[in-house]
Amino acid sequence: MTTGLRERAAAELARTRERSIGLTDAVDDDDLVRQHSRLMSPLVWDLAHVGNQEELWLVRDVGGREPVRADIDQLYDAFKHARADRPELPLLGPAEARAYVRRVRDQVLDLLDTVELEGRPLVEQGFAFGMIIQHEQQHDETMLATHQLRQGDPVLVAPPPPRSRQPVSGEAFIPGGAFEMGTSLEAWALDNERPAHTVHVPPFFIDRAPVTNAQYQAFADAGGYADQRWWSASGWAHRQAAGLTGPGHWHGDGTYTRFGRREPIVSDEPVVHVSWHEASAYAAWAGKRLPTEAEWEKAARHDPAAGRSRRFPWGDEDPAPEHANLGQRHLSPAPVGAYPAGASPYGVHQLIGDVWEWTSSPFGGYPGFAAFPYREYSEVFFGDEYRVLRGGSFGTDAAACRGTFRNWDYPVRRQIFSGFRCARDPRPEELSR
Ligand code: AVJ
Ligand code: FE
Repeated sequence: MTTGLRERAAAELARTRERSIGLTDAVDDDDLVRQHSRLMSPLVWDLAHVGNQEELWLVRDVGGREPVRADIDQLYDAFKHARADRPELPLLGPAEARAYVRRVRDQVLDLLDTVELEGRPLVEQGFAFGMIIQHEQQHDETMLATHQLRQGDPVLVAPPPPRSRQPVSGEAFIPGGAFEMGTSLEAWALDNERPAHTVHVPPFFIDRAPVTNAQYQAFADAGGYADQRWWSASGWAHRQAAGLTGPGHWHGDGTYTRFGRREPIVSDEPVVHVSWHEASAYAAWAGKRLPTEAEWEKAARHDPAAGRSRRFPWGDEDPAPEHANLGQRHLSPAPVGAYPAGASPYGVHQLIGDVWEWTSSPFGGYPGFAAFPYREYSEVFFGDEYRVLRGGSFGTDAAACRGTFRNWDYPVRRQIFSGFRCARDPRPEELSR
């Protein structure tokens, strides 16, 4: 690893820790240890878990050092205890957890300067550091979702998102043909994004923008939640059992609550806090469907003029503020048309940032998949129970967001910042033109 990589890792570790501290210092100790929803851990668990993963991978594995604390690994093993059970564990308290993550970080910064990095796949191009940075950022987004579920006065502040700069509506046509999906080059890409492979995608149409609150409201107003026709059998069963009548945090009177503030629903912002079942029902009502994961990625990355896949819709440069609504810079999705500089070559907008976009695809390994560095990151989740989401949300940091990045969750989940856009097959007359 070159000096540049060491410096980049140190800078990204510091930037990420600032975010974690902001999310945990924003609330008092009672709120830190409380479970705000059975779907979420207490914030103090996320904080110490982030430190524990950093200790396991960087201090012990990469650094070959003695444990900082050998006694707490099993408390912070996500596979040992369900989120709902974590408040009952003898967790580190707020002060202890803060001291623990600081001690781990001191060790990591010390070893980052000197550790031998040649010839080890785990540290090739700084991968282990990138993995741990992304892990912490992912938990920061999870903590942001916990903040959204928290009761009480608002504690988070951020400027409003940019206004729409350009009308964006309708669909883009994506001609059929091969494109390169996934990556073998991106240094910090996780195992499930690898390897790059060619996928033939039949022609399709995809919405140029995510589905907005106004569009989603029209589905609800048209009785979409009461009409079984639009729902799969399991979707309808869930809609009934959970008593769904609208997206999470909507009050049914034209307002929603965001991070403790009740506000009028902004009509041209992407809808957020919808489950895969709701997204699928909306798409059926609209005469469309969700895109497959391959369709989403082709619309986002394929450059037809160059005949190659880009890292991001706008090109190969890392995300800048004009490209996408990422990194908790704002506390909501931005209106459609707010990021013309982030559009893809096919003219599809806001694929990155704003809301995670549900796809129709179950989570699985690409051809040639190899678990790295541990099966528990991705492989144990492969199968039909999960659906893939793409593109990241306003709460996703750029370090954990790429054109190839894959997220996954259960079809009933909507505590994450989840939205969607629709796709459809071309009609015969649209192909013969
Ligand atoms: C990729 C967001 C589904 O939060 O369960 C965090 C990321 N993996 N710690 C999750 C993750 C291990 C993961 N998601
Ligand atoms: Fe984790």
